[in-house]
Amino acid sequence: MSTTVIKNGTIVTADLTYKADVLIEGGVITAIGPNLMGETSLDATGCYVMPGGIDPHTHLEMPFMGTYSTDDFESGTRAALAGGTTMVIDFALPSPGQSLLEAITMWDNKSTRANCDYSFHMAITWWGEQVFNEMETVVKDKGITTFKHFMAYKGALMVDDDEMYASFSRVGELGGIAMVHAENGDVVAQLQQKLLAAGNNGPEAHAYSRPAEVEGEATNRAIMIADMTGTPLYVVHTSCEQSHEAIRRARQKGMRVWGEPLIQHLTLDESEYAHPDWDHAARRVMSPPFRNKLHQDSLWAGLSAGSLQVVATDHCAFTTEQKRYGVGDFTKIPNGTGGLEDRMPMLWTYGVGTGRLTMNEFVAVTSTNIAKILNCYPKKGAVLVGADADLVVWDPEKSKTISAGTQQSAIDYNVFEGKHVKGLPRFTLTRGHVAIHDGEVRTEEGHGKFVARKPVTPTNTALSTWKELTSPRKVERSGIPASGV
Ligand code: DUC
Ligand code: ZN
Ligand code: ZN
Repeated sequence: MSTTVIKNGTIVTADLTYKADVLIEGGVITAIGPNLMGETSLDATGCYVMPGGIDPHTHLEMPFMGTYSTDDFESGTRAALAGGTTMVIDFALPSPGQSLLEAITMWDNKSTRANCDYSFHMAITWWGEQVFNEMETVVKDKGITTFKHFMAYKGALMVDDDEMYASFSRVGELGGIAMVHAENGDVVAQLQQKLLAAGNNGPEAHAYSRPAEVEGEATNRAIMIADMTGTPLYVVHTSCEQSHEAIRRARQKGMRVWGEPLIQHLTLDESEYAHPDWDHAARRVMSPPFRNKLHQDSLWAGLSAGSLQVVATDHCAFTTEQKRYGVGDFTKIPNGTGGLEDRMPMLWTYGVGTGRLTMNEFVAVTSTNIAKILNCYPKKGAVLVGADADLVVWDPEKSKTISAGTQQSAIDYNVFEGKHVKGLPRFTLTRGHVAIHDGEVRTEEGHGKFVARKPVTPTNTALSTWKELTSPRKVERSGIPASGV
């Protein structure tokens, strides 16, 4: 078996920074220490050797709003590697009424072209006995332990509270984690109709229809339901203080609740929707929408304080042509933005580069924390002997200006266009294969493998008084009044 050594770098993990070489054999790390030798040598002088990024929130080739997101598992994972991300977790999405297992087969087929490792979350888009039964197979046989619920997209993907309560209960029983897209879909639908009726049909109305309050309300509701069912909860794309505050409070009381800001929400704000060019604004339509600076400050503070744990992208990329489905009606603009290639350089530049995050915090929120939450650590998210050699050799001096003209994503624009980033991969390795070599893309289509995960079992037992009522005692009474008046 051939060996590769990464020489002269400084290893940065979620808790340590130290100088050492890294030896790789058969796709895994086999030694870490001084003066290691291998058949191939990668020079990391002046660089940081970190666990490759893990993006736990992507939608590659996703059927959505009458079309499919344009980046598929090939272009999406190529973009990921170019930016230092070595694993993505996508959502297997059954259409309402469809078998969960059938949806997984569809996602298995799409993902055969992946350039890096990947895993799946399962979306619960409808409820019934079949879903209840299949969930066990999904966890035990398919290695998928995380179940996403859309509290928005009324009439399409949204689940109601009764469905959410039933599903969260089942997830808890199976030792899994419930996930939520937290926006009150009923209120959003009302606001959309109001805005359209008043003649507000441009992309700016998208943001008005999804204020922070609808996200805060849904986050609080999901937390309470998760608490009643004893189910750990992961809140995707936490974008505002209201949602962050609910997560913070629940965690402080001892609940297992995690929050995931996106790099887009951290670095782009609501003024993007006021841009005079319709295309510019529509290209940035995503849900939840971009927020103001106060919300952004709250998210940054949460990352350094630990009340928010993961930075993701919700990568769901549509072309300008696809965005134009919504000309004259903002509710028809496909929701989604890209970010896979830019997450790590943007977070490094605006986080580490500004002093908001330490390098170790950067590793924690881009890789290690989510590997632990999803129970694939230390295979992923670690620089340790025995871990997969999913690594990024990070050059803090390398810089570029982000441009659609040079990106790997298959769409025709980039929401970060013109942003100058300092800190980029010199090499990105996926299980030892050097996929990015000093700016040159050497990805191997189909190299990526599915990562099965096991359930973690512990449930939330911290907060709820409801547990006392789950085995209700019937009160025996001697005097029962006659019914009726
Ligand atoms: N939000 C988006 O903007 N796109 C995909 C799905 C989602 O929740
Ligand atoms: Zn979502
Ligand atoms: Zn999403």
